[in-house]
Amino acid sequence: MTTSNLASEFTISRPRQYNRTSAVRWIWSHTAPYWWIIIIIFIGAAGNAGLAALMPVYIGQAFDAITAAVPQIERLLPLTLLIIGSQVVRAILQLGRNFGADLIAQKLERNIRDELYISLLGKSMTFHNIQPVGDTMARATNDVREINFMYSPGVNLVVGSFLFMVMPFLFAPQYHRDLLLVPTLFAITYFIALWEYLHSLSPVTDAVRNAFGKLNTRLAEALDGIETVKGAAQEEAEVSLFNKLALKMRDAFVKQGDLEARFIPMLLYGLAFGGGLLHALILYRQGEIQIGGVIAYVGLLEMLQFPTFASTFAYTQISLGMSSARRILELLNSETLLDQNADGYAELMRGEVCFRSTAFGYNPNESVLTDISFTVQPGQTVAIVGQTGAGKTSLVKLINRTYEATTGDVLVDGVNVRDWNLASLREQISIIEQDIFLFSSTIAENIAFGKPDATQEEIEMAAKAAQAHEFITSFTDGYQAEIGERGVTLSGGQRQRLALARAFLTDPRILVLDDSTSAIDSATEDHIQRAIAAAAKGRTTFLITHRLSQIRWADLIVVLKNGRIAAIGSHDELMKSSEAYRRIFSE
Ligand code: M5T
Ligand code: MG
Repeated sequence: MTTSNLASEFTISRPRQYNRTSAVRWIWSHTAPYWWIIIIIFIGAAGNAGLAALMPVYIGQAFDAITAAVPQIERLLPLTLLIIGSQVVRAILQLGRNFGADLIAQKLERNIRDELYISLLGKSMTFHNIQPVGDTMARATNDVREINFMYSPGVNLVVGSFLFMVMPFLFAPQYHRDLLLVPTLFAITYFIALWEYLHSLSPVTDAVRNAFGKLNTRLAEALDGIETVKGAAQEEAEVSLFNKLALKMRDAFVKQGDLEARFIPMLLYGLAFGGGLLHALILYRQGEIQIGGVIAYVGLLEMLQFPTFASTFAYTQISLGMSSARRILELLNSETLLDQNADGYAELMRGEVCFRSTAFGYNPNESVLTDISFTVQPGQTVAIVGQTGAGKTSLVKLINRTYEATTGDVLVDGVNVRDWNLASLREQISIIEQDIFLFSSTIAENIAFGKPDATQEEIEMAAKAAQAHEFITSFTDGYQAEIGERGVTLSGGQRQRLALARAFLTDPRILVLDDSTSAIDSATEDHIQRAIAAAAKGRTTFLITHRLSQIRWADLIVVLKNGRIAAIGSHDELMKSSEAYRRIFSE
């Protein structure tokens, strides 16, 4: 089996790899390991169909027994028993078929979820910035589900009903060879109609799945930004936007229903049944077959009803499943630029950081940072200052390869970050983001996020160093207090100190504090100051801040302006040399 060699920031060595070159091959590579279930499904379906066909055959024999010149009543009881016995066995085989289909459907769903989740974790930030969360969620949940449905009931019914269709061909010739005529005509037109149907169906099911993805994207964004929506009193606008997307989805579904309704085999079945009966009666009139043969043949024709009926929704299910498979595959196959570099440099970090003519942009034709060059010695504290949008956040994200420099190099300990083992690089660098994300779990778990095996003692030590212990213990549940998804129950300053506690616990060699929230009261400010001073000790620290006191005691100050270094040096040097810097302090 071939595998895709996409770069990934995170990989797990798995014995099982899937073929991602096309949706059909991908589904097949997921299915093939469960060949034994497929065999169960086929045995179950074949047995079920064969035994279903025995019923009209026995009934036909019963009619012949009764209508014979000398009625053979004694044959009826054995025939009845045969019918009962065969139908009991049939029920068991049917169970096997349904069970097999369900089993493989669930197994596939689980494996695909696994594959997708691992792949998503391995994608770069560039990918995650572009790909809307709601759409990813739709693919990871509902689209995966559709593949489950594709097997059960989809494939289950297709296989089951196909074998029903085969039965008239096997059993009719024993009455008369000519009786193959109607089933043959039926099968030919059926498959032509089906072919047409599947072709017109696939763009429609694609549209259904895409409309769902769009709907979900909007929903996720509205919920995520609910505060903004409410703050701007935009509920109504949101509702109408949502309605528009919901209508699009409805239209796609209606179109699917329209196609299903126009599917022609129901008509074909009617014609086949009527035509078949006529044909059998003509043969009977000519004395070619017995009355029992007519009865049995009509019963066999009735078996065509199952494929006709099942095909409308079973094939839609398969088409939906394939549309979903394509959508999932699209996610799996989307490029991610960074890779884990598992064989890369992975030593203990000293903390020297060097930018060498570095430039960066979020998209190729727009540069956010230009010609950045400076070196930070291990243990130094660097303040990065500049107006909003100057590129401060972007600059520090190059250090741990959240983003990758477009030109020039970023070196840590003299080693290009591209040559570092990505996990080792990121483990030793801690970035406290501007917008601190807390998970919806307890405070203790949030602090221990980067070190899940930390003891309660370690957690408390870290919290104390981060000046967070005091407010944490003021909660009734203390360290076990639950935090809302985004830490909404905490203030900005409290969140920041939790994030600092996280950093204390993981003890990174390089600490980056992106702190543009300056609206904090002075008592809290004092706490945070002390926490940051403690955190900066013994490691290289980047501070993005507007707080003059912090800027002042930094070893190195980088003044950014429009993505370029406007001035660089210590406080005293810059006070003398830089007009831009003096202006910051005179405000
Ligand atoms: C610098 C642009 C942004 C700005 C420039 C995060 C992000 C930023 N930008 C993008 O195009 N895409 C993005 O995903 O880059 O942005 P920054 O580095 O975030 O600026 P800052 O940290 O100095 O600003 P602030 O407001 O945090 O002080 O032009 O449009
Ligand atoms: Mg910023």
